[in-house]
Amino acid sequence: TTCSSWIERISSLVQPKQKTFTVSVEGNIGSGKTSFLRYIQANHDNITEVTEEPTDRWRNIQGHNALALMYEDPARWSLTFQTYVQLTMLQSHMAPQKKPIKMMERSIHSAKQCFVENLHNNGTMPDIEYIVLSEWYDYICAHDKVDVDIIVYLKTRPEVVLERIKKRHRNEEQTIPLEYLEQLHKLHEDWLGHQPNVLTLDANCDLIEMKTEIDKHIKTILCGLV
Ligand code: TTP
Ligand code: MG
Repeated sequence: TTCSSWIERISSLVQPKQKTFTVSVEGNIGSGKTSFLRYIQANHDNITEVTEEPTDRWRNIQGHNALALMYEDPARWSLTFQTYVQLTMLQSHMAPQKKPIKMMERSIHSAKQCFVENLHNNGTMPDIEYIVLSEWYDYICAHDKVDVDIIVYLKTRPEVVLERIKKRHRNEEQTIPLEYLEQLHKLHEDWLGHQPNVLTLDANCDLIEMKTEIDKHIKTILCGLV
């Protein structure tokens, strides 16, 4: 779609007098969400605020590294980990907004629709744990303001993100197999493929090319405010 038709579509999705927006950046592990957000913040700090990268919180819960525990023994620790992810995402969604556009790395929705679904699908998370998390998620969605106006989907090939994960070398993630990234990729595709408010960007390229791609779509990404 062209930029102008995008703006039309977005205008029809948002309230006429809407002055604040939430944009979430989604995509597989290592798809470049943090780099994307850093680039936007460096260039559009006047109208955007970026919520902190939640991964840092998951690695240090009062001294406990929940991310490491989850990868070491997923059957034991996934519920703990995903419960905490859901809490930190809810906190980001609910945080008071001072600038017109709140930009989030992920959302409560991808944590549930991609990661929790995957853990349940591949037999790591038993039904009862999945049901408890799902009831929490449904309750939150029904009662709190966790909706997102625009989703930027950084679409990648699983082979590409595996290389990046190896290169950036976050200790906890070094055992992630390609198969896991393929499962997550498919869930991102299933979830984002049918939504009207998704801007999909090819994120297989390097950062320099990515910046050109972002500049090309900046009006859409920033909800028509530039
Ligand atoms: P991501 O949320 O994908 O963040 P990232 O920093 O790896 O992405 P990018 O490179 O695009 O900036 O994943 C962070 C880690 O947390 C990763 O190891 C996957 C894990 N994770 C889960 O296990 N469950 C979840 O619900 C989420 C959101 C992440
Ligand atoms: Mg990141």
